[in-house]
Amino acid sequence: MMTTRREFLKRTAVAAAAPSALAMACAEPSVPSPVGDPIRPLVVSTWNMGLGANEAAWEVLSAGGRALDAVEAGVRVPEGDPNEMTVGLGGFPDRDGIVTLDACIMDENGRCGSVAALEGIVHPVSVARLVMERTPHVMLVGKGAQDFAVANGFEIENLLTPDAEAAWRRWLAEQGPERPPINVENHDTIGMLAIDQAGNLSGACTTSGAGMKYHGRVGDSPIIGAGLYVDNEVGGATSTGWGEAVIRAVGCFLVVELMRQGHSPAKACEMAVDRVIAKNPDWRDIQVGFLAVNRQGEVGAFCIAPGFNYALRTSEVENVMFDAPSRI
Ligand code: SD4
Repeated sequence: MMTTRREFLKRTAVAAAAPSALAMACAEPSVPSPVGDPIRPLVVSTWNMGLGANEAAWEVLSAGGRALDAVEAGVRVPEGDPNEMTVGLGGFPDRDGIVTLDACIMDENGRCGSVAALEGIVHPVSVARLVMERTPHVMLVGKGAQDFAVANGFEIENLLTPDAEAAWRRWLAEQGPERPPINVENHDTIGMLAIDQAGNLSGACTTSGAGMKYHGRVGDSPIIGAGLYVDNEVGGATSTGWGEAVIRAVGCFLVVELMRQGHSPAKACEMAVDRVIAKNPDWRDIQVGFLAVNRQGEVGAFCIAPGFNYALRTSEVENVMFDAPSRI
């Protein structure tokens, strides 16, 4: 059945809410019933940094490219931006002053690759992709991941920028909190989900992790099923926030399984947040947000505390920010 433009706009509920406002925060899109033509291509990603990342992904998608290539190209943008202090180059270091990066990627065939606690490489998502494509493994960590990257042509660089180092020194001097706040205050992890013109889904997630973490700490972001999960028959999900809480709930796998049971992406994200809340007595002190898309191109998100937002780009929606609804 063909979808009329009117139906399309009703289903996305986006263009009407924000006609031309790039980076304008809107209410959550209403959750339409999955009828009509699927929305494709589409890319959605976490936080304000998702705007620039979506543009890079959109170049791939609008040219008929593969969702896998789109998500890699997209998240490489914040990875390479020294001003994004929670992803890639310029990311906050751990408490020993060392920048360690986590990333993963997953394609429409359920193939996936991941790196964790990787030092000195600006684009961990691309290393994760090579783990997927050139090894029999899913995950490489630490020195092994770095050796693999170098063997595949990546250069080791200093990722600690003066600004990030200064933040770390301030934290040391002030004996900062064991768990610094993770929310809009420090614009976190980028998780991206894309559907290409062929209707295939892929996702990527990349981060410098929780700032001032213990050296060697790995969060949810590079863990398939926690920080990212994609099932081409159902949809995909990605997460941001306090990774330990997401890992305990295997959050993104849970979101995808809830969509498989028939829940909309928005409802699935809400139910997964409630699971996290139920399992973490300290939930009022943490942030966790989920972002999901189903095969139909419906997008939804939910988080514990206000502040989590995401950027959506489709052929009808010009890269607009949405605030995720929250439990608090
Ligand atoms: C982590 N989930 O390392 C990441 C950090 C993050 O929003 O996403 N914060 O726990």
